[in-house]
Amino acid sequence: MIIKIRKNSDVPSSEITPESIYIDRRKFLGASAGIGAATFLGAGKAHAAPQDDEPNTWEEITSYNNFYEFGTGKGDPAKNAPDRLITDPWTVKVDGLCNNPADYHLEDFIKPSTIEDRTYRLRCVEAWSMVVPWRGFPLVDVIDRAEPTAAAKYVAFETLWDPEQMPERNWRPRIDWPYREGLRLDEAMHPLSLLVTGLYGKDLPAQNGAPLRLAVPWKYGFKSIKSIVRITFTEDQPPTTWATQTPREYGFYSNVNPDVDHPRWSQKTEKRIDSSKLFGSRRIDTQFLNGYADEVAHLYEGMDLRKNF
Ligand SMILES: Nc1nc2c(c(=O)[nH]1)N[C@H]1C(S)=C(S)[C@@H](COP(=O)(O)O)O[C@H]1N2
Ligand SMILES: [Mo]
Repeated sequence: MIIKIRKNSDVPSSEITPESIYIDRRKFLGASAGIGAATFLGAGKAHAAPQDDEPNTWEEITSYNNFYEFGTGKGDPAKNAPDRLITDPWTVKVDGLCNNPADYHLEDFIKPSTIEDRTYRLRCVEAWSMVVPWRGFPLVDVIDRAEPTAAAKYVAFETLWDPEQMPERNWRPRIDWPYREGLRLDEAMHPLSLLVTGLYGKDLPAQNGAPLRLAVPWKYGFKSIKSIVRITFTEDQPPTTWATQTPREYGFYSNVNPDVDHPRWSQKTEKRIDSSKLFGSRRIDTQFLNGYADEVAHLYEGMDLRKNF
């Protein structure tokens, strides 16, 4: 079955519940006043946006993490990564099907780009979410500089793997490290795809993937690979960590989609982390493509999103 790519504004009014994330434009424009960098939450668009997309606090964003190289508990990365992960010096290798392969010192890799602050929703495949004020620059900058050849169809990413720094504790079955991710070239070149260097205007903390990570806000969080050391242009779809580990449960595309459940849980709603609430979160509806459908749905036109999950 082809899932129709729908705009938020197409949602029939019968689906609009008090809890709903869909609100009308007038209401949203009123509600959005004062939220910085709101463009990338979808403001200014003639469609709806979720209620209450207040950025999460520094404390929430830096203490509740997934970074399995430093342990599988949500608190493990904050406990283990800052003292262990060495981020200076840092080298990023750009290679594969491109005219300008190179090994960059991080400073030289970042220097040509204009750094901006962008607030994005982050939706984990485990059905929790946050709103994060990232700092970074468009991935397309790096792709343009590398000049991929006509044969390049995908971009593969690798995280640092150093067992000395990364205890990988208590983790069975073992992952085939390094952590790997990938995007189709057109997804990677989309202006929303961000290479992240900071958070709340500060340097990126180790637990959030210092010194360089990806933020692809319309996809499940595991696509947003941390602590990147290698970017490779490929002709074939590159193997990615979770799709390799458990192909039945995690796909290459991993687009946020409330209509395609995980085999073991529903993806219709999510737990928005909110430490002001009694249980540390509140339940909200999940939006198709995490609310970025107007920007990116065209990338998937004609694709069966149940098959390409
Ligand atoms: N190298 C690496 N990158 C990773 C992960 C990981 O375990 N290792 N976890 C992913 C998952 S599942 C999520 S939800 C996000 C979490 O990012 P955050 O901790 O900054 O919120 O990082 C992603 N990037
Ligand atoms: Mo995740």
